[in-house]
Amino acid sequence: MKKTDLKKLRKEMEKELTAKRYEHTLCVAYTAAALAMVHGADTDSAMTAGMLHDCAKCLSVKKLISICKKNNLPISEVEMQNPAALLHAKAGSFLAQDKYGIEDPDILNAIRYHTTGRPDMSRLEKILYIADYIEPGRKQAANLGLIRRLAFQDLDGALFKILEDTLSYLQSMTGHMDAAAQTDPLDPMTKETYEYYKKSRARALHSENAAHSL
Ligand code: DGI
Ligand code: FE
Ligand code: FE
Repeated sequence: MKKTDLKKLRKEMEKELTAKRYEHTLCVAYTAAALAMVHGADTDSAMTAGMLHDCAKCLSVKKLISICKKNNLPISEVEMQNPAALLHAKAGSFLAQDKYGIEDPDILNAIRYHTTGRPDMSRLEKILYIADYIEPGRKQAANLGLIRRLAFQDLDGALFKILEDTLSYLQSMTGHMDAAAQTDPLDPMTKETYEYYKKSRARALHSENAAHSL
């Protein structure tokens, strides 16, 4: 596997992003590396994924759409309704490969799915998804203290709590939208990911209970 030049990537991100987004990026990269240490994943991959995950976040909506269209990346209806939130991950994954030379499909998928998650995520995908949510600069989310502790003890537990909280946050947003804005901000992938992990947690609990009663 080709080794990434992290120093070079950092300089490129400093140029590409706003100061605030760059700060967030560094925080995600180091948080992802710390999670990789605890959970036995590759720290360089975690740093690379963290460094590049929002590489398309500061592009205009017009540019995001044109990157997707030019490169045959399909844009769903929901993505078209929320391009800034949903397309930066898809376009970012493309740029990570095309512009920044990343070849590792696990890193590219981690970037691709860092906003919505997806069913059956790899360890690196979970690490990036969680690091993006818990990095030290985040302040707002509910249960942040609990999720931060959990992330270093139980990766799947933290993942599920984030999925649950994100879904209820997004659903509460829909509730506040006025009737004129008849858009559903929820990407089906966000819901699918939540449902998948809800089932897999229920299965895990069931087999744990069965083992205890033996
Ligand atoms: O790019 P960041 O702000 O660092 O983080 P992100 O890529 O996870 O995007 C953040 C927002 O995306 C967060 O407020 C939750 C939101 N999000 C997750 N799933 C969906 C979503 N937003 C919409 N509109 N629809 C979704 O399904
Ligand atoms: Fe993002
Ligand atoms: Fe981010």
